[in-house]
Amino acid sequence: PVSAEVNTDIVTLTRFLTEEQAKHAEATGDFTLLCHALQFSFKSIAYYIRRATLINLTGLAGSSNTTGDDQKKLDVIGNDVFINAMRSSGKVRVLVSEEEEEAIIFSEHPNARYAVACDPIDGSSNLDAGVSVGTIFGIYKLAVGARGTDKDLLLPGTELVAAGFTMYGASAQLVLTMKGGAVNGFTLDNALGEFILTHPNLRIPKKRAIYSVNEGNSLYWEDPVKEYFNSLKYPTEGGKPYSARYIGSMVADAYRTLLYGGIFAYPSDKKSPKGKLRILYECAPMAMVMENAGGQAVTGNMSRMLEAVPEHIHDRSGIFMGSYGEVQKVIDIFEAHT
Ligand code: AHM
Ligand code: MG
Repeated sequence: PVSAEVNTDIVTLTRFLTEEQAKHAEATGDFTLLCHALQFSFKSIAYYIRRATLINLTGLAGSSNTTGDDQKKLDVIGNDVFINAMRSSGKVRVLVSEEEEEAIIFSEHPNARYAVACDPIDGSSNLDAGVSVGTIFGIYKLAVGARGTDKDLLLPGTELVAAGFTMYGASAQLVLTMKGGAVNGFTLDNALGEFILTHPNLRIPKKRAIYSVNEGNSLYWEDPVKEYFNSLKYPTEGGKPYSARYIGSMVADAYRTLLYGGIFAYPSDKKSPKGKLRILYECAPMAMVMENAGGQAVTGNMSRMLEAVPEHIHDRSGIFMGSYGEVQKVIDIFEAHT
């Protein structure tokens, strides 16, 4: 029968959110509306990335962001799309973006109860080559009596109510997790304009012989880091060396790691003692996804990534994350060094 070939009962992100909300009697629907605004920003960014080469959106914008990175035109557009979506949701009080030095305070919504941290287009050095990039986001609920400042986000990732990312690859893939919940993956159906639940309850494999790191930094690595990666490449007798995979877009490297297993690392080193990646909108959301999928994520000191508290909204950290067993090997090597 035709009906057996066509799934007429698909779970869209909208349906998923409605069903989640129904599980929580106390829910007001604010979080659901915030997520609707989020998904709109992902769809828009996906659309602009797809069309970038055609509508003159490749290349530099001629400006630089807070940290002196040259901004790509798409960095600027992605950031604007994201800010407007968050503002118009009416549910966000404070927004931190990688592209904005200061936190953005939506004082027109004094009763909004959420704070959001995001990297609107992460991995933008890959954009002009058409390689996957992504948006990373973390959502915090403001404490009762919060004044609505950047200080409201100086929290450990354990306080996140939800986090995830969207990868703009061959298709747009949205990965979403909520506090204490499962990790779910959605694929954007361009024709329907809907994210469809395609990867329910994602679990990261316990181990896999793949490592993902910018090996060009190895000159600057500390000894335990060198020892760890050498142990993967030159295993003891009879062992098979690991495969290397590095896209240079955290979202794409993390998504592959989530699906296939292995380890992704951006260690702190002698050149960047604090690491490269940002705690609030790169490390913590990814750590929450990894942990909720059964993996681990630790800082450069091997402490739990989700417990790192930034002192400033743009603070950085070293990170090792991925399969439980693979991350455990790094922890063990570091421990042997202390
Ligand atoms: P960005 O936020 O400026 O795009 O930088 C973050 C990106 C990550 O996506 C990726 O993991 C890392 O930088 C790659 O850095 P490198 O080129 O040093 O290997
Ligand atoms: Mg980034």
